[in-house]
Amino acid sequence: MARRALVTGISGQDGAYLAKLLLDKGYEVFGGVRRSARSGQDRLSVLGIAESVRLVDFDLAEVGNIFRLVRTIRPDELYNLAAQSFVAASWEFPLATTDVNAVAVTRILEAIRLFSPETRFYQASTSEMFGQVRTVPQNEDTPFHPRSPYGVSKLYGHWMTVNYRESFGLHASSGILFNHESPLRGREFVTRKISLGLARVAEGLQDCIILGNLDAKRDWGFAGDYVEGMWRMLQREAPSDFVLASGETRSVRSFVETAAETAGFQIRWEGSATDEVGIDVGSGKTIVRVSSEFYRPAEVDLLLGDASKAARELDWRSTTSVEDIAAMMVQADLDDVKRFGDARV
Ligand code: NAP
Ligand code: G4F
Repeated sequence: MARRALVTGISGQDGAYLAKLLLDKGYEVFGGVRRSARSGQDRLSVLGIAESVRLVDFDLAEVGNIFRLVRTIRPDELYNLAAQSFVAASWEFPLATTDVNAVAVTRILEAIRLFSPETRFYQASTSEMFGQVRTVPQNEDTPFHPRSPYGVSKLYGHWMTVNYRESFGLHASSGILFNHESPLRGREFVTRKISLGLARVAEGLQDCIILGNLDAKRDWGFAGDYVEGMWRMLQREAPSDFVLASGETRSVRSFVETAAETAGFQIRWEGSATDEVGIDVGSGKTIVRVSSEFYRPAEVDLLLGDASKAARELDWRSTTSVEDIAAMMVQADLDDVKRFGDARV
């Protein structure tokens, strides 16, 4: 009989890539989707798997719904990817973020404990928990100091996952994932904002992109690589926590420069802080501007992950360079913009 996996957040970037990976491995995949006015299956369609996943109504806020799903499906593996995942929005919605990112993890863990204790559980934890980093690079032993309601909420989910493993012997693992991107990345995140923005500038649909803190540094990998690491965590006999990261860090400014090359631009920077601009050397036009609107109340300045435990125990490595990720994203957006113009934006 095919193994059964329940993936929450299947309409998101990671949910789509993970569902594809699980289907390719022969799993029966149940995908949790919440009630919405618009269809959330665009990413599944892009990967050609919209018809292969069994969508089930799912909402992190609804304990009865979670209990019924886990009791009925009794999945072999449950991947909790659903979340309010946009850090910047977490200051505007700290309580809602706490409910879905923190408290809801306990709802799921309780459901597993009560109705399906053999289910293996994956929690989508994050490098945002390191926040104001104590050491460089960060690994599983680095102390946490989250800098946003998002980071705080995820830290609760992380520790509850650890606690249910230690208290009840659940096969519960927490993946502490550093930023991972793809052409399926949400448009509010900086890499996709840059790739789509540059594609639109190249096609004459907008004059420039307006960004926030260009100095922030992130450890960026490819989402397709990272879902493989999630799956490997649940194949281990003993559950544990793992950092997944590329081991390289780049500033937002550097990502702009790299992405710009695929869009046919070469950037020269002038000015500083909110007066800084990125000028295309070829045309002399300003195509990047900075606005304090996109600054955060508290910033995570530097993330750099050490994934050596994952390399050792999962034989997992990040294999896609940031240059390749940027090129892949810009090319996908150029293709899309050329084909659909403003229709898809
Ligand atoms: P994403 O694209 O923003 O997807 C988030 C998913 O959560 C969407 O499917 C969304 O559904 C769903 N969701 C939100 N609120 C929900 C609710 N109340 N009930 C049910 N579903 C809900 O995020 P992602 O980039 O794929 O990330 C996946 C997970 O990994 C998240 O937990 C994120 O915090 C974590 N993470 C991501 C990264 C990264 O770099 N991508 C790094 C570390 C950790 P709708 O489509 O209905 O909005
Ligand atoms: O792309 P971002 O919004 O991602 P952030 O905040 O690092 O969070 C992502 O990665 C986390 C893992 O570390 C996940 F847990 C989380 O769910 C999410 O996937 O911002 C990256 C950096 C920040 O320092 C931000 O201040 O880019 C900076 N930035 C500069 N200008 C901007 C912008 N970010 C956004 N979204 N938009 C801007 O205009």
